[in-house]
Amino acid sequence: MHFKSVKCLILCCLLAVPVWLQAQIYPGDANNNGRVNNADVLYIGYAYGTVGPARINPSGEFTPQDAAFFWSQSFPGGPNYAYADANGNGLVEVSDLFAVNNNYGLETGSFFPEQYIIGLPGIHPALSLGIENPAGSLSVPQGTVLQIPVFFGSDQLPVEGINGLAFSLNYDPDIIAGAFIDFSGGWMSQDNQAFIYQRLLPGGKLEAAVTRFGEDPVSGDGIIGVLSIVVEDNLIDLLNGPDSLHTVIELEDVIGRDSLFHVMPLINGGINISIFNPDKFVGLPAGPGKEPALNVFPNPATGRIWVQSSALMLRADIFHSSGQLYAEWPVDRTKQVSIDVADLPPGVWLLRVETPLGWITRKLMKL
Ligand SMILES: [Ca+2]
Ligand SMILES: [Ca+2]
Repeated sequence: MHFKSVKCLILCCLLAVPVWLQAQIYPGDANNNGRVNNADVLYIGYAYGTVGPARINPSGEFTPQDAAFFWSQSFPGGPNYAYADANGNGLVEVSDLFAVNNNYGLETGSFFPEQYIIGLPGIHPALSLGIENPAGSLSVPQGTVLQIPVFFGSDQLPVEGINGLAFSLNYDPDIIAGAFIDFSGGWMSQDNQAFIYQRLLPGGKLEAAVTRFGEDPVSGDGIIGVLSIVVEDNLIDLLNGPDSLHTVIELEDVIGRDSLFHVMPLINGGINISIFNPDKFVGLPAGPGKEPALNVFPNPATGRIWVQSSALMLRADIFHSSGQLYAEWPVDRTKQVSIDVADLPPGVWLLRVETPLGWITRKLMKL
């Protein structure tokens, strides 16, 4: 027999006969690092659709379960695909993603944090909150709910070929009562070929993951979601003076996995938020009748803002938070206008728009 044929025969035998796997699997801990969290979603997402030997008497319970055999694939530098089959039925599918939710936060006793690579500014793309990028359409912040775009990549530094993204948001739970990210319409998931997961944890933490189904990387830049945060009501009551209260939302543990499931170098940044007393802004002229809808985005803003109204706009003015006029723009009877506020000093401003139905005022935060 030719040498190559012998080699082929051995290889075929190796592929055909499953290799004994001396390991125990905890359902949901797909990366086998000792804790079930959002990082595991990326593993199950990447292995989505693959098949392998099923476990004997499988269960989704978070108990150590003997895995009889290796699957034919392993994650780069990581465990065998058998760990991604949370429910042990021999197929990586949606049920395995749900197992992460069922067992979220559970630990096996020894936890090794997932590795990530901090990129270089100006070279690697960034995951950031509230930085302007003229893409997509956002809702207006109203009352005590603030909506902040989540940007991933920019025109200059787009994201090339990402298969999954996991990250954490940290915030002060005494100031911010809740947080939620709407990923619909974001460039990683707008084709509905992605699985989205987020989990609110006690102590001011939101852990999120977006993964493609299988090896299906996407490239893009701009908004991947819109973060809604709820500012505590009783906090507003406490803000009686002219000073604003400042708080920070931080991005942490940002892990991007590329088309080969390698970790991507990424930049991450948080956002500073000023919370102020809305009663301070009374006294501006208000119009009669029912107030038209008015959207301002992005808000907070850095450069150009877009203003949309349900009524025709006649003019738009920017006031200091004290109520003093700072700048005015004539608007040509349109329902949408873009205004360059790059030269506006950082701080909290008031944008007042005149319509035939009256004046509408919105708070505008300039970063
Ligand atoms: Ca894990
Ligand atoms: Ca499964």
